[in-house]
Amino acid sequence: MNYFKKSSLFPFPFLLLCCSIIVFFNNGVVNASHKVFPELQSTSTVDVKNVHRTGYHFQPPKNWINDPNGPMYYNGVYHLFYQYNPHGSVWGNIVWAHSVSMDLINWIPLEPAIYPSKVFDNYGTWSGSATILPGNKPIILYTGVVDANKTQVQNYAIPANLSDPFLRKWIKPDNNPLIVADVNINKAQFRDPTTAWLGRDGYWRTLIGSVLGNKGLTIMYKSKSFMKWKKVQHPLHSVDDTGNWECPDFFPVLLDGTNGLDASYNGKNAKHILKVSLDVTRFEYYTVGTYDTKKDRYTPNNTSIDGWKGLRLDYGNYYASKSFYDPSKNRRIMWGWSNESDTVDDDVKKGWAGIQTIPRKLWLDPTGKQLVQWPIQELQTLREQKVQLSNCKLEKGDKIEVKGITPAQADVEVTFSFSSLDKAEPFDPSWADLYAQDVCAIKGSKVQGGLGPFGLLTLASKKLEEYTPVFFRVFKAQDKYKVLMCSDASRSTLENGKTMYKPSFAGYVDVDLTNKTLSLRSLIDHSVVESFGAGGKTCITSRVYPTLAIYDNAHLFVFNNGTEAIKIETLNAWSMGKPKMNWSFGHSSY
Ligand code: DQQ
Repeated sequence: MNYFKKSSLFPFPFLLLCCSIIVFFNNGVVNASHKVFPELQSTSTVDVKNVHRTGYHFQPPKNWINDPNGPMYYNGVYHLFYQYNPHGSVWGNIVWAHSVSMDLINWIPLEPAIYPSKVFDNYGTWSGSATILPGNKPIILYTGVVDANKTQVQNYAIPANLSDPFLRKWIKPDNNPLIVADVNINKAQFRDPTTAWLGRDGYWRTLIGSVLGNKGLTIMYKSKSFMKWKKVQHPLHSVDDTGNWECPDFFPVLLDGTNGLDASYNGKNAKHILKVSLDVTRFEYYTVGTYDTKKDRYTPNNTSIDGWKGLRLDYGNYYASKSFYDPSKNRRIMWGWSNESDTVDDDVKKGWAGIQTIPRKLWLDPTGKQLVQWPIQELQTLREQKVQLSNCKLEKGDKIEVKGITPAQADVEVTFSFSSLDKAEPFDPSWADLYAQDVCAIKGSKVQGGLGPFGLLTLASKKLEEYTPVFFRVFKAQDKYKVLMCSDASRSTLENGKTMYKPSFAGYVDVDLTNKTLSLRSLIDHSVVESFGAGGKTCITSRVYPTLAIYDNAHLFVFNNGTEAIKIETLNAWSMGKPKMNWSFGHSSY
């Protein structure tokens, strides 16, 4: 088959605010993503409820979405495919919906690219990745489900017409499936092929997520032709007692600098990242490590914990992420799915569920110990009205309202400083075994601290009946300071649906406090607060459903609830505009 043969950032004047000081009052079942509700899978959406829909995050006009699939840049166009239910707002009937963009901000919806129609995918067209083959030819690897027992195989699809700039139509050739599980593989947990990479030996490789017993693993396959694949005897990597691994992502990162690398890069000066989505915890874990190309083995650095206590791409509601290399800007970009935290009944009533987070550029931190993630620069084109605060002191219990922007749809960047670390609270040694999220649930934003809690009160109602605080608390542990970053949904809504999920998401921030500053950026968008601590070292996404703090009734405050005074060095906040987000475009099936 010859397909495989080689061949203006600130448009509005900003407003300088004086600091007004108001006293801060001291008031005081994860829905597993693919829980199946057969009776609701095809209840077509009659009415879409807008109140919590996002203004600038990726969403289709209605219905359920989950994992981003096969993101790629091809001939000047960005493509995003994603798992989509065309018939309802709970998981089911999954197809690969398809949208294209010139800037990763404005999106044009197209017809679904891949949907069940053949013996090798009749029961499901699940997640996968795109690879650009030599000769500039894109190919998709995806998981097909072939029977009611959920037997999974790996298939490929190619564009019907390479000269169509949007690659609207995709073909699934009859020599599918390309990869079938052998007897040693759990064939009902065998999915989500990665972008393939080419080794020096001329063989392509791809990874498939799986589980054996309770050991999570990435099974590796090799191929010279891309058509005939052979299993490598050992997995690229596996970890005992981690359960099923979904959506693996494996890519090189430069040791110095923020540029991205193509998956097939095999020069010096790079490390590798292995990211997996752990089905049991529904979080995304990664390690920084070394890929031995001769032995085809990956070994995490000894600074990277390999398992549930390891680094997470995001400590909040973020799953099934997938990255791609963007050659036009020489960067690696990560997409992730943020599921709803409300109930299934709510989703049916809303007529929609799931968003994609803002694409993030990612690179290796200069310490070499972790990734750094930052919203893509194109997001700044949506910034409108700007407000700036600087040099504002917040004593214990103070809070300042940030006025003059639309707090329900905003981008906020703030740098805090403090003059001493002396008042940092002691870190209780019994917390050492807890997750950061548990410590945040104990301490939160309302328990007065020493150095912190300080940060933002996002999506807040005027009298603070509802708010989602995003904040830092600094602790003094035996040998070092520990910076806790929280995004706490526990008071985000007066709606008290029993099964509504309102977690106190949190992560630690490995940051040097010598300069006595900490920075925070939050992207606030009606039902999502996506936050980046210390320039993107720790990221947390929360989904929240305020009842009072909606539209023009949402407020934004900066607060300090610690005994050490805090200074806002600078705070820049912008109202965010609304991009063209999958508005109809000669298209019938949505
Ligand atoms: N979602 C897909 C699977 C993947 C899971 C099915 C992760 O391929 O493992 O919709 O959210």
